[in-house]
Amino acid sequence: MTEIIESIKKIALEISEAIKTKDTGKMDTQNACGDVQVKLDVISDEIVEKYLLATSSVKEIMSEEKEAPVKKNEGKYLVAYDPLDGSSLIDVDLSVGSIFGIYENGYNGEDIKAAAYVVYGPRVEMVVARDVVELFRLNEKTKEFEFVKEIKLDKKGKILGPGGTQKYWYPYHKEMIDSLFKEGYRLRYSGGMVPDLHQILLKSGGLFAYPGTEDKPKGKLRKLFEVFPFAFVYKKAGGFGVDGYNDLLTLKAEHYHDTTPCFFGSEYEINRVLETYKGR
Ligand code: AHM
Ligand code: MG
Repeated sequence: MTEIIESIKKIALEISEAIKTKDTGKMDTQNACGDVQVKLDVISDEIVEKYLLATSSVKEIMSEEKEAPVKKNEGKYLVAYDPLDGSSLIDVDLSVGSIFGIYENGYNGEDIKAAAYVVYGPRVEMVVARDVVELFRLNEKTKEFEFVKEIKLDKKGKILGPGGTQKYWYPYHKEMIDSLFKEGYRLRYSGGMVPDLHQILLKSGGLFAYPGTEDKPKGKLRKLFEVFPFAFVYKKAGGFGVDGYNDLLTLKAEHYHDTTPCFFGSEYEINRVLETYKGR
């Protein structure tokens, strides 16, 4: 596992350099999910693949940008990753990230053993969740990631990131979001789940919601590359990740690019979600 985390540090350094120096334009092609790719999606995917395939404890890798896994004849862990999450924000210079889920035996929620993500913001930060959740920051002079602190969520936060197209929200979802705002929650939504969820973690709590909607009942965010890794991070930080009814980590992945409604947050807000969705 340590070897994989060390590889992720090298990946983070190289992707961070690519973001600063390479073309931020779009590709003519789409990825396996049908999303328009930017050139940096493809470059980042190649960087991750290069390092993870050279990591002996990795048995298989599966990318959000690929249709099927790349398998090796050695190793123990399956790594599912989104090389450049939020890449549609690249051309407006907002923060983006990389997400890694480290699995054993399969890609269901129960198979995830560790997770990590990298935020490419004004500074490069990396969060690693194993037994505990640790924050590291890149020292630009030494090119080393330095430990900053352990991350723990409070029981209740103050910020709210409500995703999905509001026009298609279910009425009960809208009522819940409106009532949280009436309670005093403040809006924090950039359109990049890595910085948005990172902010909630570091500000000690709140709610990020990407619900199922009338047009997309299964939501947008993908289980393997986005939802399970963050559900693991939040759980280890003392928070929760649910699909409205159940712990996200009890869900199965029906296919590699399977999506699910998802809510991440601290105890108070997640209880509000469970009460709202109960019986719906
Ligand atoms: P991507 O993997 O294609 O970048 O899409 C994932 C991103 C998340 O980072 C973010 O939370 C979500 O899509 C934003 O979606 P929306 O534009 O619908 O708010
Ligand atoms: Mg993504």
